Amino acid sequence: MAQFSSPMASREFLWDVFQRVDKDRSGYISADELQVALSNGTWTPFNPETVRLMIGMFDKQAMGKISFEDFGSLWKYVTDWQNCFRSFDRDNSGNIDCGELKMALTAFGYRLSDGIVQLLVRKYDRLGRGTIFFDDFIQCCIVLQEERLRQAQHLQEEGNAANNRARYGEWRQRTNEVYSAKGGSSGLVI
Ligand SMILES: [Ca+2]
Repeated sequence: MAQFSSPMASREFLWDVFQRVDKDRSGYISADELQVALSNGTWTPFNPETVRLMIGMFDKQAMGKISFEDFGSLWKYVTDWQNCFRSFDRDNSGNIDCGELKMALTAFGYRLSDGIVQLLVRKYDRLGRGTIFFDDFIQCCIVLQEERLRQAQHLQEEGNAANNRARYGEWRQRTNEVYSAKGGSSGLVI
């Protein structure tokens, strides 16, 4: 994602946007307010699941809403995704088709077959048009990223468990050797 990174907007600019999005002037941006403020390029509402995922990512105080302090990072995140989406929407159709999604995911380091990419398009194509819009593209990428993290963690845990087993085996063998050397019983039961 680094290549899509945008500069941080000025505080004045962010404050202006924040106030316009914070319709009820509560000093926070709720999921509903954020959903209304975001556009997926169609007249349909922005994917509520993507909104929920984004709030969860930037809501530092875990209140389910975004304070002005958190807003800058959220704004940058959305802008970076916008740059990313536009760069992979090669034909400027405003949505991502199978070929474009495959290119995007390959650039992110995934090695997925055409069948899997087609499956992903079907899964995240909320409007049933055979393509993915901005909001669904973000959801698809976040879910894949989370899945990759989960798998990496799982592998690491398995690796740790294997290491622990190996270390335990070594330790046990050494203990037995010590006991044997002392001529005592090596029937140490653990
Ligand atoms: Ca396109």
